[in-house]
Amino acid sequence: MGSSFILIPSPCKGDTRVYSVPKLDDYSLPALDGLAGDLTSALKAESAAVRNEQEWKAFRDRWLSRKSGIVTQLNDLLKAAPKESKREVGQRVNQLRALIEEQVAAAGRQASAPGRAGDQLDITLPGIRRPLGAEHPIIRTMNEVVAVFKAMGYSVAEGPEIETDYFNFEALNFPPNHPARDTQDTLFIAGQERKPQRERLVLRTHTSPVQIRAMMASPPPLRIVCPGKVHRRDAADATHSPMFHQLECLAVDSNITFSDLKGTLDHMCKALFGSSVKTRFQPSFFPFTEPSAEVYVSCPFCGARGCRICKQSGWIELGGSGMVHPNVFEAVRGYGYDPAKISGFAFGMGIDRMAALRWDIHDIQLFFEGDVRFLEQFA
Ligand code: FA5
Repeated sequence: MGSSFILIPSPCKGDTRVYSVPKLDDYSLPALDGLAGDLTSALKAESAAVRNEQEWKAFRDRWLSRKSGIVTQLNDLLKAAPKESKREVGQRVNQLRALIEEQVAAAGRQASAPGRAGDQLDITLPGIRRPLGAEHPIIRTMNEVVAVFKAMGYSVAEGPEIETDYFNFEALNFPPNHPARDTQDTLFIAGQERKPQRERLVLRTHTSPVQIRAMMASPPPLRIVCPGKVHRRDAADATHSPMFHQLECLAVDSNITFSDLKGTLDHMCKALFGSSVKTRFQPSFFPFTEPSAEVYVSCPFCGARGCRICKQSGWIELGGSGMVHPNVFEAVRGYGYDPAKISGFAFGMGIDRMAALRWDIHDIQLFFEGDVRFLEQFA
């Protein structure tokens, strides 16, 4: 194959070696490869040299024009190819045409990018305005709660949102078929009937499985908080969402008592809602804590006198709590958690409802609709 460069005069740059598709006598694979290689280097070099719209148009026409563009020359090459080589040549021509179109489009985007005027950056053009973002109110609330716990020496732990039945339920003392499972309407991942139940995957219904994972990762003493997304098959309304957020807290040591739990939650409520709020504990049931209690904070809006937000009760529910059940420690005994030697408290609260309270938002759905007009108010 001869050289694929021929000398032709160029109107603006004087004599330049400009690429054109050579006529071939030899249609062997090495000859076709050579042609493709030469064409590609010429294409890239010319594309890189394009600096503005005008040059790009000339570049585009040289390669794509129907009349005598390089693509037309490639088509002529295909027409001239002997029958037995048509397939090979056709394939190359298609590939090269796609490459040419891609390079021409890329050079076009480059040439029309703002600020490209000739070789220079035009600093008189207006800049690109990037709207300021803001933390989502849910994340902001989570960070505020986490900061309160960090100041008390807690670390942050995280776990997966797709969890096994074992971590979400069994290790937390919900035996298979236990009715307490029904209180957390579960979304199951489909098609796992053949797996043993404890290995089946669910969308975690609470952040409590992170308790187990954290205990498996570090021996006692342990003080962690775990913020995260959870999912339940709950219909959406002003206070429920099928995806919501919880923050879990777990403290384990050799002598943790219910007073530690009360003191910690009281401190958290005062740090978040102001020093005048009170906390209240009402007996409850969770399989993984014993005793268990619902935690309430006195309504920070009406000073517990009764208002629309606390539904005239004076109290607002924050979440569930209790002393870690010995069966939970039993599940992680092999990791240094002997229920005879240690004790702990845990609680978990809904962040979405807390964020709604904090900003007097009447419907938690607003958090998830992505309406910029709503979100901008938190910037
Ligand atoms: C639990 O999920 C327990 N894991 C909490 C816990 C942790 C108890 C550690 C003891 C020890 P419960 O199902 O009550 O508990 O949910 C806790 C909070 O999540 C509720 O108080 C509520 O604020 C919030 N919540 C529950 N369902 C929804 C929902 N569909 N939408 C928004 N928030 C919800």
